[in-house]
Amino acid sequence: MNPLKRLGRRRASVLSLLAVAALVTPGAATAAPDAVRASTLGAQAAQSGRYFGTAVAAGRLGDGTYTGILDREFNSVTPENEMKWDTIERSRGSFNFGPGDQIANRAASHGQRLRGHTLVWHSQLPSWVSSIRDANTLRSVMNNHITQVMNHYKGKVYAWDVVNEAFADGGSGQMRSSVFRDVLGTGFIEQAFRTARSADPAAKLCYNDYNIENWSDAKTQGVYRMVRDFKARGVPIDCVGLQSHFGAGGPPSSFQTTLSNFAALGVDVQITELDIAQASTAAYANTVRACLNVARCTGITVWGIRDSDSWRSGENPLLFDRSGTKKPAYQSTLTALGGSAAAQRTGAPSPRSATALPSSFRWSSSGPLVAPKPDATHRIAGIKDPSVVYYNGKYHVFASTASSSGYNLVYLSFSDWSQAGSATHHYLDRTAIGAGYRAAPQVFYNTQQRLWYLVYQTGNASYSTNPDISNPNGWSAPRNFYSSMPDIIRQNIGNGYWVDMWVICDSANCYLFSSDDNGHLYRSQTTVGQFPNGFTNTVIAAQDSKYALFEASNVYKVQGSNQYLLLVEAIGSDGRRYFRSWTSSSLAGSWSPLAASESNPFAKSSNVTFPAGTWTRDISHGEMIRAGYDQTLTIPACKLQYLYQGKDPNAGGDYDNLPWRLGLLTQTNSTC
Ligand code: G2I
Repeated sequence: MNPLKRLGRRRASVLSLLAVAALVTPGAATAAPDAVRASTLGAQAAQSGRYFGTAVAAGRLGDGTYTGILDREFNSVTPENEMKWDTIERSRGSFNFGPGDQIANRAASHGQRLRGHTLVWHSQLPSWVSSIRDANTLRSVMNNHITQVMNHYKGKVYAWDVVNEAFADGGSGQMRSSVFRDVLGTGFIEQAFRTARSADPAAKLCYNDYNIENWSDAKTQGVYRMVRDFKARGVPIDCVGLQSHFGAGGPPSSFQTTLSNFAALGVDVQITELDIAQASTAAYANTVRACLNVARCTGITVWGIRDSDSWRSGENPLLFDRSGTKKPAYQSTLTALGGSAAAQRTGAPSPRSATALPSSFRWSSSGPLVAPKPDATHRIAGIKDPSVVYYNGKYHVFASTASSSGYNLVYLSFSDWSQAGSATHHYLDRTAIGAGYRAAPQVFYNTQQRLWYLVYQTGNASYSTNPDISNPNGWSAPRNFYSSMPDIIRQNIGNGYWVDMWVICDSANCYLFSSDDNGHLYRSQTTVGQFPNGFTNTVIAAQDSKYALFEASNVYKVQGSNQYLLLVEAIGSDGRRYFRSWTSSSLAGSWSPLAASESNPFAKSSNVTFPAGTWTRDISHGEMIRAGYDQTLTIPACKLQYLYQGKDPNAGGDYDNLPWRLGLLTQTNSTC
């Protein structure tokens, strides 16, 4: 983003001389490998937009072999027992979130998704619940449990098993007897889902069961009828979990049919508790293939890591043996996911042995999707510097508004890109954020504090918070991250401007990046616990010549890998904006070139096609569409999308008055 009064930007061909110097950060290794086949389960599943998860037991998190495999291989976790009723609400109204939090916080800090398991289940249910005989009492106990637990984990749990195992085994196709069915009637499931939706509208709500994998089984049919009925009547349900505890033969031959029949009702399907007696390679591969063949099969979870961790350990049903070594079924699973067994055999068990990102990129651009909507008091020339999250069924976009009289911020939301142009623009200068110089927003949800943060520049690095992203009036007044410009920036900024503040956190620390329009990328840090206070240790994270490392840096975690991606906007030899990219295994660097040159850019007019017509030569300040919305800024590893600012190539004059519009890039060379 550009601050006020940057008139007369130099666009001379001298830029060509400046854009080629290498990043001076020492210790840069080679670029990421060309191969797009990953060598871990999570990274490979991510290439098709899926996750590969495991059940996790809090009691094993002190075991280094266990956590080593967990963090290397899996990008989703399900607490095996820690979120069940008998752990969380052992006595009425007294909630124990300790063990569940241990798993949830660890998952968040490792960029792993979290499945919540489970809210309403007849088993592992304390006797104070199962002995209730009064319907009103039980209804309020059930609703309260759902509400309290979902509130507590709001923003952390991607999908909840709202109701677990409510159907009977055998030929009846009916619900099993349980305190819930017997006291509340079969409507308890609908009640539970409705309560769950209002408790956390952003979480996916699943029905989860076992022995529903064979299409012709009466139990499968019973669950299918219920889901069909829910969809027909608008009862909120988003997904069906097929536990998939298989015998030695693996999945039934109709498994894929079952997955696609459920999916055709308009729900996602997930394999939620996979384990297979004796773990034959073919049985695992068949299970994985069935999921990959169904577009709405969004992920697979195995029910434990090593055989010794399994609830059926006598049957050796998992992918790792007791010592943590990969079993043959691991290889067949990875291969079925599309991964490279060869890479696996030669590769050391390094957490960074794979990146799913290619080392060159190609994109297709939309036309201009968002243009300024001036009103009587906002005479806006350009809409710029977008930040975007997808949350609760909507894209939420924050952007700078630019005109010769200055910069401020705007918010809009919409459910689909086709509606971006017609969304209402909420000008944030009318809120507590206030009038005056505010620009280059960045939005994310802080899961620890359960608050949305909007980071932006005001001359200092500033932020506002809001409990509800969809309420433009909910933002707090600006506060500064620093008491004043850190010395190292003051010493290096020259004639530049201090711009484009960016926050990203890992499990321990939060980092604040910023640029100086003078060839330096700065980084400060604080602890996750102290954030937003305590940003110190400001250092130069990267440097190059002025126009080669100009501004608008983005830093992301790549889902399913231990890699971070750095993008910085440069000005090319043609005077046009483009992005360079680097990767690192740590937010503290060092950064290795990925697609970092003008001839192999991350995104530049030269690697972007414009099927709807070339409306811009600049690919400028923007943001990736993230996989989540929290402080880890996790992005998918494939089919990247980037929301950017572009403008009419013939427009000129005052920089602050240029006609910037927002467009969306979609990666076209993803192999996913
Ligand atoms: O039974 C297999 C799974 C079927 N679907 C629902 C899942 O939630 C269920 O998981 C298992 C856990 O893997 C076991 O670990 O659920 C069992 C309980 O139904 C869990 O077993 C319990 C033992 O019954 C307890 O005695 C023990 O204290 O594990 C607890 C913690 O180790």
